[in-house]
Parts: sequence; structure tokens; C-alpha cells
Amino acid sequence: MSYSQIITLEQFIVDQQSLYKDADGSLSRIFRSIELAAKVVNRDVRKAGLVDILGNQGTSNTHGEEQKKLDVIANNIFIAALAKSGEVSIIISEENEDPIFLEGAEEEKYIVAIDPLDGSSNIDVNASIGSIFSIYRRPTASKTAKIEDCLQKGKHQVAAGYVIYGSSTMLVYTTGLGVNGFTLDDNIQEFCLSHPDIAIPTKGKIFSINEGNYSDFPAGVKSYIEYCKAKDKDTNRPYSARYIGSLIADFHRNLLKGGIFIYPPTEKSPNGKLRLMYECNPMSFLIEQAGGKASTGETRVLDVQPNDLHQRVPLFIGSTDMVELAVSMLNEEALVS
Ligand code: P6P
Repeated sequence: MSYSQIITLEQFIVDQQSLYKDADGSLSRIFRSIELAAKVVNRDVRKAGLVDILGNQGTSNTHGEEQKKLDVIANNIFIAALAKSGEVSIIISEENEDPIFLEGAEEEKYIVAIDPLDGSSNIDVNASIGSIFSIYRRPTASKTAKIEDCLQKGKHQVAAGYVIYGSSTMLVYTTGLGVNGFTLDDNIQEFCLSHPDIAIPTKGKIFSINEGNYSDFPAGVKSYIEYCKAKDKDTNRPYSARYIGSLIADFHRNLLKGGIFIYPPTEKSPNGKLRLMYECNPMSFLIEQAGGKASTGETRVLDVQPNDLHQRVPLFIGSTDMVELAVSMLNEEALVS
């Protein structure tokens, strides 16, 4: 590709901004801050093996999960960058129990929810990890930011996306006008449009679930797994089992190739493991914008009314036909059990 054909993330954002009649550049400034944070986190992730930033921080996050040093570093980087944008009033982070009210920005109109480094258990073994963001507008009714402003349904997101630190570093996002992917060119340190208008196939041949928990799964989920494994030429089965244990990596592969990712309810985790505000909602906004589907098994993820910043929901997400079948099997078995 000649450099004259490159569309940078910066240029793409400017071009998209012109499509919104009431755009004043504030959302663009947030995106620029996220882009900068992604580049800085990428730099630290890429050198993780070389300096003492691997391993555990010796602290735990709001969920009692051991914090890796890079978790904390990434969290600080994203918070600092978002604060510097001057457009964000509240930040919700997986790494912080309480919302972060940005000083002097109480009247700013955006709220950002982040999982600064998802899949961190994979850091030490050099598997793909990522950062997730979800952006809301603060309800206009409240002049200054308050915690209630954060508990909005996922369908009210104005933007969502992720950065995947994999064999290459990519930023994938939506503002409701489809999904586009940008690959970081290390030579010029620019995210360049590499995956325009991403659309997930309605059918796929990949199923992603942690079968180590099989005995704990609802009957309908077990039935769906057996369906995926059964031989049937007409429906291209058996499917392939692919599970990295990093949501963004599993999601990204299925987004591009087609497939389904499931984190179901289990006896140990009746609401699943993944968090609504900064994992399930952003990924659900993206998958719907790419033509796929996302369900809790009971309802559309984006319709869930949050009642807690860190609440968990079960997640069935990916190719529409696969999600619909998995959810129908879950509910049919629930009816007969
Ligand atoms: P399990 C990583 O810790 C994470 O939050 C997601 O990135 C990933 O999909 C999930 O947990 C893996 O959970 O229980 O299968 O190890």
C-alpha cells in the first residue's frame, strides 16, 4: 500500500465527524486520547518481557482478582489520557471499585467505561490481550455528573471499541455507523484503516467456551456444545473449538471469521463472569453493528438495565444464527428441566 492510500484513524474520525450534524469535536478528542493511551499501552505490552512489569502487582481489584502490574499501568495510562481530553466527566474502570469523577470536568458530557487490560492472565505467557472502552453521553437533566448517570442501558452507548495487542496491534470501534478496524503501523506510529466495514458471517464454524466448566453448565448449554461437536456434513459440523481465555482475542477471531463465544451462567457464577458495563455492552454494540447478535440467554444484552457498575451477565455473542440456536436450546431445556 502506498502512503497516499493510507487512511489514518485520525483522518477517519474527522471524516466521520462530518456525518454528525451536532458534532462539536468533543467525541473526536476522546478518541484521540484513547488512541494515544493505546499506543502507550502497546509500547509497554511489547516490552513486558524486558523490564520488570510482568507478574503480579501484589494488589487485588474490585473483584478480588489479583492485579498484574500491567493491569495497573494500563489503567493509569487510560485514566490520565481520558482526563487530559477535557471531555470526560466520569470514568468507570474494572480496576476501580468506585467511579472516577474527573476534577474540574463535572459538567463535561461524556462518561467512559474501560477494561484497561482484559485477559491479563495471559500477559505472562505472551498470549493476546486487549483494552476495551465504552462511551456514553451524560443525561442532560443532570448539570453535574453523578453516579446515576453511569447506569445506562448498553443501547445508549455513543461509541465502543477495543484494542487488541496481538500479532499486530489493532483498534476496532463503532459509533453506530458500522465497525472499522485500524492496524498500528509501528514505523509511522499511526493506526491505519485495514478492516473497513467489518461484517460477521451469519453462520460460523467456531465455538468458544471454557469446557473446563462443562459439568457446571446449564443443560441447554451442554446440548449446544454436543450439537457443535456432532458430525453432520450438511451443516459443516463438527465445528472447531477455539478458546484463548482472552475475551478480546476470542471475540476478534469470531468477528472476522464467524463463530460464537459463550460465557454462560454456572453454579459458581450464576451471572457468568464477564462484566456488563465494560465487557459485554461494548462487545455487544460492536457485534450488532457488524450484523451479529448478543444475548444474556434471557434478553438482548444492550437492553439490560444496569443496577451496579460492576455487575456480571451471561454472554452469548457472535454469528446471529449460532447465537439464536444456542439461546433457543438454553431456554427449551430450561422449560423441560
Ligand atoms: P475463564 C479474562 O480474565 C476474562 O475476563 C476474559 O478476557 C476471558 O474471556 C475470561 O475471563 C476467561 O475466563 O473462566 O474461562 O478463565
